[in-house]
Amino acid sequence: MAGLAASYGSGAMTNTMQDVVSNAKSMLIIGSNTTEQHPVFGTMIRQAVLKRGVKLIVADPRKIDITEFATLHLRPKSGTDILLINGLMYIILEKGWEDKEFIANRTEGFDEFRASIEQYPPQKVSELTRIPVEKLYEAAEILATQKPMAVMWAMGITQHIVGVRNVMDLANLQMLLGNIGVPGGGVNPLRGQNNVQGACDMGGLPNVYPGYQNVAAEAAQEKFATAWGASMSPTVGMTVTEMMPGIQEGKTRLLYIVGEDPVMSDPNSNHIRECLEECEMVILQEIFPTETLPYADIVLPGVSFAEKSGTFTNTERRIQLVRKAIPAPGEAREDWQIVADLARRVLSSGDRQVAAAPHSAWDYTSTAQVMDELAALTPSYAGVSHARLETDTGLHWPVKDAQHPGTPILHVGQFTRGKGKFTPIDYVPPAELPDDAYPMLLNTGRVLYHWHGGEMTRRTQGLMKIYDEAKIEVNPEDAEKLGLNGKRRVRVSSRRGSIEAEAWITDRVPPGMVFSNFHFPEASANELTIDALDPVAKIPAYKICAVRVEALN
Ligand SMILES: Nc1nc2c(c(=O)[nH]1)N[C@H]1C(S)=C(S)[C@@H](COP(=O)(O)OP(=O)(O)OC[C@H]3O[C@@H](n4cnc5c(=O)[nH]c(N)nc54)[C@H](O)[C@@H]3O)O[C@H]1N2
Ligand SMILES: Nc1nc2c(c(=O)[nH]1)N[C@H]1C(S)=C(S)[C@@H](COP(=O)(O)OP(=O)(O)OC[C@H]3O[C@@H](n4cnc5c(=O)[nH]c(N)nc54)[C@H](O)[C@@H]3O)O[C@H]1N2
Ligand SMILES: [Mo]
Repeated sequence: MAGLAASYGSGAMTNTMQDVVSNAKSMLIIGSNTTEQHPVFGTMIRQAVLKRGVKLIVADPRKIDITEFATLHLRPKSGTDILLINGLMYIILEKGWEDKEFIANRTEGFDEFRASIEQYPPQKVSELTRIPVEKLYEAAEILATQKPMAVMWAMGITQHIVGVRNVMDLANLQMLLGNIGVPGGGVNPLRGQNNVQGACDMGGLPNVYPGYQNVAAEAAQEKFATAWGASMSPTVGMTVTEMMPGIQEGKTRLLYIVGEDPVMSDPNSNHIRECLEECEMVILQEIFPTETLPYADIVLPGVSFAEKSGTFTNTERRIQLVRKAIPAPGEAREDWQIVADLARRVLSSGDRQVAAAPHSAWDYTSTAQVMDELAALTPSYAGVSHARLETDTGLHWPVKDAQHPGTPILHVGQFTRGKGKFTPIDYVPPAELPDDAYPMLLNTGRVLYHWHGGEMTRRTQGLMKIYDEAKIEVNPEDAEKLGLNGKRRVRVSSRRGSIEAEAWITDRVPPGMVFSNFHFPEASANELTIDALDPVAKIPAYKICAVRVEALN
C-alpha cells in the first residue's frame, strides 16, 4: 500500500480485537463476511452488539450473516464503495460532525480534500450506489456521533482495481472523525491467512526486507548483505500477479512456489495454466498434491503447521508461538529447513557470495535462532525471542527491545510519518461490468466450511458432510427469469471460461448478482474471474466481473 496507507505501517490493524470490542461505541464493517471468514472476531463483535449495545453498520452487497446483528445494513452496488464513503463524509461535513481539533493538530491536506468531497452529494451517491438517501444520513449520524468508531474491512473492498483507493478513503474517514490513535477506533484490516501478517513482516513483499526496511536503502542493503552472506539486489521485485503474466513476457523463467495453489487461487485459471505450461522450471513446495502439481518439474515435500515450530503474527500484530505437535511423515521437512538448504547451495555455487557472514550463514539449527537473527536486524521485532513468547502471549509489534511492552495501539499521539495526510479519492468504475452478452455480475469469496483451493478442507470428512460441492448463490427473482424453478444446476460463463454447479436460490445476493466460491476444482470461480489488477497493490479484481448464467437440466 502506498501514500497515506503506508503511514499505517504494513496494513495491520491499528487497534487490537479486544480493544475494538471493549471500547468502540460504533463499528463499520465494510466488505467483510466476518461471521464466516473471521469466526473468532465475528463472535466477539456479535457479543459486543448484544452485551454492550454497540451500533454496527455493515456495508456489503450480500445479506451475510453478520447483518442480522447490524443496526443498519447498507447494500451498495459492487464496486461503488468510494461513492459511499465520500457520500458519508459529505454528510458529516455538511452537519459539522468532523473532529476539528484532530484535523487541525494531527493532519494536513484538509482543504483540498474537503473541496473534493463536494462532488459527492447524497442524491448523486444514492443513485449510483442504490442506497436510499435516508439510509446514508442515518449511517453518517451513527458513525459520527457514536464515538469512538472502529472501521473493519477485508477483501470486499480490496479485491478491486480501486482496492488501495478504498483503503485510503477509509483512512480519510477515520481522520475526519478523529478515530485514529484512540482506544475503540482505528483502521482495521482483517487479514486472512493465520500468518499473512507475519509473512509480510518477514519481508515476503517485493519492495522491503523484514520489518518493512526499504530494499532500495543502502544502509538496509549492507546490513542484510552482511548478515546473509550475499550481495543484495537494489531493485524492487515482482508481485505474484506480475510473475505469472511475466512468464509469457519473458520476464519470469523459474517459479519457486511455497504453499500456494495458483491454478485454484489466481484469477483466470485458463490463463494461469497456460503460463505454468510455458514456464521453464516450476518448483513446488507443498504438503498435498494440488491442481498446480501437474505443472511442477520438482516437488519439495513440506510439512503442515502441526508438524513444525515457529511463530505466527496475526492481523492485530500479535506474535504467537506454534509448537510441533506431531512428527513429519516420510521425507517431508519443515519449510524453513528446505529454504535454508536451497539458500546454502545457491550461495556456494554462485557469484553472489560476499565475505564474512557473522555465523556460517543459513546454518540455523532452530527457529528460535532464526528469530534471534531477525530481532538483531529488525527494529520492530528487536525485543522478540522465543523465550519471551513462552510466557508473554500478548505481544504486539513494534517491540523495541527486550523490556519494551509491545504496542497494542498504533499512532497514539502521532503518525509514523508525522501528520496524517488527507488524500482526495475519486470514484473509478470497475474494469468489467455486466453488458448484453454477459448480463450478470459475479462476486466471489469463501464459505465457512472450506479454505481457498480446498486442498486441506476437502480432505476433512466432517466438513465434506456439510458442504461437499460448489454452490452458486442466485437471487429468487433471477432464478425465476432463468427458468430455474425445479431445476437447480446452472452454467456460469464469462469471457474467460465456464463452470457448471448447483444453484443455491437465496436472497443473500441481490438481483443481478451471483456469488461463487473457489473451493472445488470442478467449479471454481477463478475459471471466470478477470485478471485486472489494482495499479498500486497489484491485487486482482476478484470481486467483480461480468457473467452469463443459464439453467441446466
Ligand atoms: N472459512 C474460511 N475462512 C477464511 C478463509 C477461507 O478460505 N475460509 N480465508 C481467509 C483469507 S486468506 C481471507 S483474505 C479472508 C477473507 O475474508 P473476507 O474478505 O471477510 O471474505 P470474502 O469471502 O472474500 O468476502 C468479502 C465480502 O465482501 C463482499 N463484497 C464483495 N464486493 C463488494 C463491494 O464491492 N463492496 C463491499 N462493501 N463489499 C463487497 C462480499 O459480498 C463478501 O461478503 O478470510 C479468511 N478466512
Ligand atoms: N475468486 C477468488 N479468488 C481468490 C480470492 C477470492 O476472494 N476470490 N481470495 C484470494 C486470497 S485473499 C488468498 S489469501 C488466496 C489464497 O490462495 P492460496 O494461498 O493459493 O490457497 P491456500 O489454499 O490457502 O494454500 C495453498 C496451498 O498451501 C498448502 N499448504 C498448507 N500449509 C502448508 C505448509 O505449512 N507448507 C507448505 N509448503 N504448504 C502448505 C496447501 O496444501 C495448499 O495447497 O486466494 C485468492 N484467490
Ligand atoms: Mo487472503
